[in-house]
Amino acid sequence: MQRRQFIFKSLLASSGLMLLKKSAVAESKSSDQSRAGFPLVISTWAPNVKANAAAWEVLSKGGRALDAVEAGVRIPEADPEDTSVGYGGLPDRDGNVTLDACIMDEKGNCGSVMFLQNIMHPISVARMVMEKTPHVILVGDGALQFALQNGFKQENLLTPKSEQIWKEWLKTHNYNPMDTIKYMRDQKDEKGKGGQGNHDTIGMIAVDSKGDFSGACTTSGMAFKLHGRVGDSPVIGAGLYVDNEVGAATSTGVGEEVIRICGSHTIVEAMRYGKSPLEACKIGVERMYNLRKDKIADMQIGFLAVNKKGEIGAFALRKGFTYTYKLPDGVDIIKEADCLLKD
Ligand code: SD4
Repeated sequence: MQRRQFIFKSLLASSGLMLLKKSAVAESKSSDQSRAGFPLVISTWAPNVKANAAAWEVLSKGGRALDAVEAGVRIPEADPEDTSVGYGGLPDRDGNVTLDACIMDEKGNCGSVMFLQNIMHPISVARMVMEKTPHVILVGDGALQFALQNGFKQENLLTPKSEQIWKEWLKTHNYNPMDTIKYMRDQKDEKGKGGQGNHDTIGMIAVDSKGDFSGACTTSGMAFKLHGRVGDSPVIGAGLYVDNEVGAATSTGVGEEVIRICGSHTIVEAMRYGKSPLEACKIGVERMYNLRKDKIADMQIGFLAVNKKGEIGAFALRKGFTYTYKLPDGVDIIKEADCLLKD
């Protein structure tokens, strides 16, 4: 079996995606300029084929891209097996699950919550910030109070599985968040340094049948981080950016690096000035690498982008970044992005 095929077979098996064999097609081509036509939904990481299905429910009935991305990312938010998003997310070093999310529509409306605790669907709170307040961002206790006042339920999001992983980490990593990158690197034998086992954050872009774009990004962030740490995912322009005239981009991976280069905005701007989605994602990764070189050699960072023609592109720092989208007939495609560091 060729190595690339093997990666996909193992990836499908480990994601439980073998069940989707009839409708899901795993391909090894690393870029796809050809997928054009709307509606469209695309997400970071292979397991998010399930999130795309929920978004597709909305899109295939002529619904709005904004409703599609919210419905889509709520799937991993409620999934206790996804240890990078919402319920079941790995906690910070003190054992608190703290969530970050943002959403953006075709008119430049956007909403974000950062460092939110005990609310299962931060994306829906972010949408409410966008639609019911004059603000863009609410953080921490303020975001929690706002959520509770608007009917969200307070609940414990730390599952026994995630608590167990955190307790193991405490035993071996000296309560040191600097070890998080090392912790991710240590997972390499099982899933590959840049594979979904260490990540899973969902960034989703949808385009509805009118050709309008929206995006959503939601995460529990970097595992075992310092209490209060916020990554790129809820930062408009870093973890997500939508410009209805140009396209949209989203990111996954070590957020500090994405924030440094305003990642998603950088990619949308590259598309504005004529680059394809793939070229634009590559520009983002190269800029990050040129800035930081060896400091980020062990990290994973991946970008996804869609342009106004419906062309898509993805590029990552290292191997293992998968993404998934639907063909116009609803068939799921899963691919691994091309990357800068091939080793
Ligand atoms: C963060 N970007 O908080 C997120 C984490 C992530 O795949 O995407 N992991 O930095």
